[in-house]
Amino acid sequence: MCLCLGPVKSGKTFLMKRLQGDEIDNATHTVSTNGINLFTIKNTTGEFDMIIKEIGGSMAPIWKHYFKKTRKLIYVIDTSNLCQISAAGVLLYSLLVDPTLQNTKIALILNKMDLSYRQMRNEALLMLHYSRMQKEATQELTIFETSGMTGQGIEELRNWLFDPITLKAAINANK
Ligand SMILES: Nc1nc2c(ncn2[C@@H]2O[C@H](COP(=O)(O)OP(=O)(O)OP(=O)(O)O)[C@@H](O)[C@H]2O)c(=O)[nH]1
Ligand SMILES: [Mg+2]
Repeated sequence: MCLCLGPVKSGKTFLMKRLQGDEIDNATHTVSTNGINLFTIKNTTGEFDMIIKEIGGSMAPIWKHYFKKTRKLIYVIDTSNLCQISAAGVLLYSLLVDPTLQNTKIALILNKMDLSYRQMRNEALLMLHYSRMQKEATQELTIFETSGMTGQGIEELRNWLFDPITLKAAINANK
Protein backbone atom coordinates (compact mmCIF):
# COMPACT_ATOMS: atom_id res chain seq x y z
CA MET A 1 0.00 0.00 0.00
CA CYS A 2 1.13 3.56 -0.65
CA LEU A 3 0.31 6.56 1.56
CA CYS A 4 0.46 10.26 0.74
CA LEU A 5 0.92 12.49 3.78
CA GLY A 6 2.04 16.03 4.51
CA PRO A 7 0.82 19.21 6.19
CA VAL A 8 -2.46 20.94 5.32
CA LYS A 9 -2.40 22.67 1.90
CA SER A 10 1.02 21.30 0.93
CA GLY A 11 -0.54 20.24 -2.39
CA LYS A 12 -1.14 16.49 -1.91
CA THR A 13 -4.55 16.31 -3.61
CA PHE A 14 -3.37 18.46 -6.51
CA LEU A 15 -0.25 16.34 -7.01
CA MET A 16 -2.17 13.05 -6.82
CA LYS A 17 -4.74 14.32 -9.35
CA ARG A 18 -1.87 15.19 -11.68
CA LEU A 19 -0.27 11.76 -11.16
CA GLN A 20 -3.63 10.09 -11.78
CA GLY A 21 -3.87 11.92 -15.12
CA ASP A 22 -6.77 14.26 -14.28
CA GLU A 23 -7.15 17.40 -16.38
CA ILE A 24 -5.50 20.32 -14.54
CA ASP A 25 -5.84 23.94 -15.60
CA ASN A 26 -6.04 27.38 -13.99
CA ALA A 27 -9.64 26.74 -12.99
CA THR A 28 -8.83 23.50 -11.14
CA HIS A 29 -9.27 23.81 -7.43
CA THR A 30 -9.19 21.41 -4.54
CA VAL A 31 -10.99 21.28 -1.23
CA SER A 32 -9.14 20.42 1.95
CA THR A 33 -9.21 16.67 2.53
CA ASN A 34 -11.11 16.02 5.74
CA GLY A 35 -10.69 12.27 5.60
CA ILE A 36 -9.14 10.07 2.93
CA ASN A 37 -8.87 10.35 -0.85
CA LEU A 38 -8.07 7.30 -2.98
CA PHE A 39 -6.20 7.75 -6.28
CA THR A 40 -5.54 5.13 -8.94
CA ILE A 41 -2.17 5.62 -10.60
CA LYS A 42 -1.12 3.84 -13.79
CA ASN A 43 2.47 3.03 -14.76
CA THR A 44 3.86 4.45 -18.01
CA THR A 45 2.68 1.49 -20.11
CA GLY A 46 -0.75 1.43 -18.44
CA GLU A 47 -0.24 -2.22 -17.38
CA PHE A 48 -0.31 -1.79 -13.61
CA ASP A 49 -2.45 0.25 -11.26
CA MET A 50 -1.40 1.43 -7.84
CA ILE A 51 -3.79 2.79 -5.24
CA ILE A 52 -2.53 5.75 -3.24
CA LYS A 53 -4.30 6.79 -0.09
CA GLU A 54 -4.07 10.52 0.68
CA ILE A 55 -4.88 11.40 4.27
CA GLY A 56 -5.62 15.08 4.94
CA GLY A 57 -3.09 17.16 6.84
CA SER A 58 -5.80 18.03 9.36
CA MET A 59 -5.80 14.34 10.31
CA ALA A 60 -2.08 14.26 11.26
CA PRO A 61 -2.82 13.26 14.88
CA ILE A 62 -4.41 10.01 13.62
CA TRP A 63 -2.17 9.27 10.58
CA LYS A 64 -0.50 6.51 12.58
CA HIS A 65 -3.63 4.36 12.45
CA TYR A 66 -3.03 3.92 8.70
CA PHE A 67 0.66 2.96 8.75
CA LYS A 68 0.29 -0.84 8.70
CA LYS A 69 1.61 -2.51 5.50
CA THR A 70 2.78 0.80 4.02
CA ARG A 71 5.49 -0.05 1.46
CA LYS A 72 5.85 3.46 0.12
CA LEU A 73 5.19 6.86 1.63
CA ILE A 74 4.97 10.10 -0.33
CA TYR A 75 5.58 13.01 2.04
CA VAL A 76 4.63 16.36 0.51
CA ILE A 77 6.06 19.70 1.66
CA ASP A 78 5.04 23.14 0.36
CA THR A 79 8.53 24.46 -0.32
CA SER A 80 7.21 27.97 -0.99
CA ASN A 81 5.81 28.24 2.53
CA LEU A 82 8.93 28.85 4.63
CA CYS A 83 6.83 29.27 7.80
CA GLN A 84 5.55 25.71 7.45
CA ILE A 85 8.76 23.84 6.56
CA SER A 86 10.16 23.39 10.09
CA ALA A 87 6.80 22.10 11.33
CA ALA A 88 6.66 19.78 8.31
CA GLY A 89 10.11 18.50 9.27
CA VAL A 90 9.06 17.77 12.86
CA LEU A 91 6.05 15.82 11.57
CA LEU A 92 8.31 13.90 9.18
CA TYR A 93 10.70 12.99 12.03
CA SER A 94 7.77 11.49 13.94
CA LEU A 95 7.06 9.26 10.92
CA LEU A 96 10.70 8.23 10.54
CA VAL A 97 10.91 6.94 14.10
CA ASP A 98 7.61 5.06 13.97
CA PRO A 99 8.32 1.32 14.34
CA THR A 100 5.66 0.42 11.74
CA LEU A 101 7.41 2.46 9.05
CA GLN A 102 10.97 1.18 9.44
CA ASN A 103 10.97 -0.69 6.09
CA THR A 104 8.98 1.89 4.16
CA LYS A 105 10.56 3.70 1.21
CA ILE A 106 9.97 7.44 1.47
CA ALA A 107 9.67 10.05 -1.28
CA LEU A 108 10.32 13.50 0.14
CA ILE A 109 8.43 15.87 -2.15
CA LEU A 110 9.59 19.49 -2.40
CA ASN A 111 6.35 20.69 -3.94
CA LYS A 112 5.07 23.93 -5.53
CA MET A 113 8.40 24.41 -7.33
CA ASP A 114 6.57 26.63 -9.85
CA LEU A 115 6.70 29.28 -7.11
CA SER A 116 10.40 28.70 -6.61
CA TYR A 117 13.40 30.99 -6.50
CA ARG A 118 17.00 29.89 -6.96
CA GLN A 119 17.90 28.82 -3.43
CA MET A 120 14.52 27.34 -2.51
CA ARG A 121 15.59 23.68 -2.63
CA ASN A 122 18.72 24.28 -0.52
CA GLU A 123 16.92 26.44 2.02
CA ALA A 124 14.15 23.89 2.41
CA LEU A 125 16.66 21.05 2.95
CA LEU A 126 18.56 23.14 5.50
CA MET A 127 15.35 23.93 7.41
CA LEU A 128 14.47 20.23 7.40
CA HIS A 129 17.98 19.33 8.73
CA TYR A 130 18.03 16.93 5.82
CA SER A 131 21.66 15.79 6.04
CA ARG A 132 21.15 14.76 9.68
CA MET A 133 17.78 13.20 8.85
CA GLN A 134 19.37 11.11 6.09
CA LYS A 135 22.09 9.84 8.45
CA GLU A 136 19.68 8.91 11.23
CA ALA A 137 16.80 7.48 9.20
CA THR A 138 16.66 3.72 8.63
CA GLN A 139 14.43 4.27 5.60
CA GLU A 140 15.56 4.96 2.05
CA LEU A 141 14.78 8.64 1.36
CA THR A 142 14.50 10.05 -2.17
CA ILE A 143 13.98 13.75 -2.90
CA PHE A 144 11.75 14.96 -5.73
CA GLU A 145 11.17 18.54 -6.83
CA THR A 146 7.61 18.76 -8.12
CA SER A 147 4.73 21.01 -9.06
CA GLY A 148 1.15 19.83 -9.33
CA MET A 149 0.54 23.03 -11.26
CA THR A 150 3.09 22.52 -14.06
CA GLY A 151 3.59 18.75 -13.85
CA GLN A 152 7.31 19.10 -12.97
CA GLY A 153 8.75 15.91 -11.44
CA ILE A 154 5.59 13.85 -12.00
CA GLU A 155 7.17 11.25 -14.27
CA GLU A 156 10.16 10.82 -11.95
CA LEU A 157 7.72 10.21 -9.09
CA ARG A 158 5.80 7.68 -11.22
CA ASN A 159 9.05 5.82 -11.99
CA TRP A 160 9.85 5.70 -8.27
CA LEU A 161 6.38 4.31 -7.50
CA PHE A 162 6.69 1.59 -10.14
CA ASP A 163 10.34 0.64 -9.82
CA PRO A 164 10.83 -3.05 -10.75
CA ILE A 165 11.98 -4.13 -7.25
CA THR A 166 8.76 -2.85 -5.66
CA LEU A 167 6.60 -4.46 -8.32
CA LYS A 168 8.35 -7.80 -7.84
CA ALA A 169 7.86 -7.60 -4.05
CA ALA A 170 4.17 -6.73 -4.51
CA ILE A 171 3.63 -9.64 -6.91
CA ASN A 172 5.39 -12.07 -4.54
CA ALA A 173 3.32 -10.81 -1.61
CA ASN A 174 0.13 -11.60 -3.54
CA LYS A 175 1.21 -15.14 -4.45
N1 LIG B 1 1.36 27.29 -7.21
C1 LIG B 1 1.00 26.07 -6.84
N2 LIG B 1 -0.10 25.88 -6.06
C2 LIG B 1 -0.43 24.64 -5.72
C3 LIG B 1 0.34 23.50 -6.12
N3 LIG B 1 -0.23 22.39 -5.59
C4 LIG B 1 -1.32 22.80 -4.91
N4 LIG B 1 -1.45 24.15 -4.98
C5 LIG B 1 -2.51 24.95 -4.33
O1 LIG B 1 -2.40 24.74 -2.93
C6 LIG B 1 -3.70 24.61 -2.32
C7 LIG B 1 -3.80 23.35 -1.51
O2 LIG B 1 -3.67 22.22 -2.35
P1 LIG B 1 -4.23 20.78 -1.95
O3 LIG B 1 -3.74 19.84 -2.99
O4 LIG B 1 -5.68 20.82 -1.68
O5 LIG B 1 -3.46 20.55 -0.56
P2 LIG B 1 -3.50 19.25 0.38
O6 LIG B 1 -2.09 18.97 0.78
O7 LIG B 1 -4.25 18.15 -0.28
O8 LIG B 1 -4.28 19.80 1.67
P3 LIG B 1 -5.14 18.94 2.76
O9 LIG B 1 -6.01 17.99 2.01
O10 LIG B 1 -5.91 19.98 3.51
O11 LIG B 1 -4.17 18.24 3.67
C8 LIG B 1 -4.72 24.69 -3.47
O12 LIG B 1 -5.26 26.00 -3.47
C9 LIG B 1 -3.91 24.47 -4.72
O13 LIG B 1 -4.41 25.22 -5.79
C10 LIG B 1 1.51 23.73 -6.94
O14 LIG B 1 2.26 22.83 -7.33
N5 LIG B 1 1.78 25.04 -7.25
MG1 LIG C 1 -5.96 17.08 0.17
